[in-house]
Amino acid sequence: MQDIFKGKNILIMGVRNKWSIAWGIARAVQPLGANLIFTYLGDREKESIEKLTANMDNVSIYPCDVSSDKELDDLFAEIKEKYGVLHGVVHAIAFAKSEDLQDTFVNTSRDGFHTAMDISAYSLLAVSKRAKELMTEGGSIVTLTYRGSEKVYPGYNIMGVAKAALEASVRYIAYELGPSNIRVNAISAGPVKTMSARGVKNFTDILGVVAEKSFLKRNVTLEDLGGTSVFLLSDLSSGVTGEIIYVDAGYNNMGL
Ligand code: 1JT
Repeated sequence: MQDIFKGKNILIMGVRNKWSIAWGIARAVQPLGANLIFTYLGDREKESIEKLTANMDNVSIYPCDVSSDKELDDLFAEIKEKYGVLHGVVHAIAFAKSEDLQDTFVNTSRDGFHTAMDISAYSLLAVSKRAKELMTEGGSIVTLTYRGSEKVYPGYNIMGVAKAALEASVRYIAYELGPSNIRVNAISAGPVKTMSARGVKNFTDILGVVAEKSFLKRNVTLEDLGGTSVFLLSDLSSGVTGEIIYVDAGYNNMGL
């Protein structure tokens, strides 16, 4: 296992701090020999990633705002120049305006709807299209979703709609990139106390309810999500594509 990612170049988008799911994935993948490429949004995140990766070898850090085609083009041009080939992508990016996660869904503004869909769903297409050009040896793209795409979770609102679009996109992208031996899958994670989740009111109550009702009687950890990511990014999952895989301690299969 130690070197299943030896010589593999893996792009990780969405690390904000040490609580980020993307960081949990980086922590699982890095010891298995991967060269990691991180992207950040603002200066605060840049410093945060620099600090987190200070003791890691073979790391690059680039800026990328996924709402900008120019920044995406620049990112992939840099990766092409430095690495030539890309083997994996972790897309752990989502955004919705906080007012849209607090008010009722029908009150979502046109602009709020567009923003959430652009950053949380369209960005997967935008990244996949560019990644395809560099995945000349085949590859694996992994994104993160949440069950609010399928069932109503009061307050998840526009994010549920954006995640539904993301999950459908996973299937269409998987279909189109399959002939290039590029696989595309999503992990549907149980709730995790990340920086984004901290902005959600009653989130601690949600964590408690899910832990109590789940088959494993606990919430999921960054290690749980890291393990499934290693599986999806590596040849261990060579026959798996277009799937939404639940990593939620069993919660989604509980009836009552
Ligand atoms: C975003 C936020 C995407 C929080 C998210 C998210 N995906 C999952 N969560 C956590 C969550 C939130 C709610 C919930 C359950 C989990 C916040 C910023 C925008 C992107 O309700 C049951 C509301």
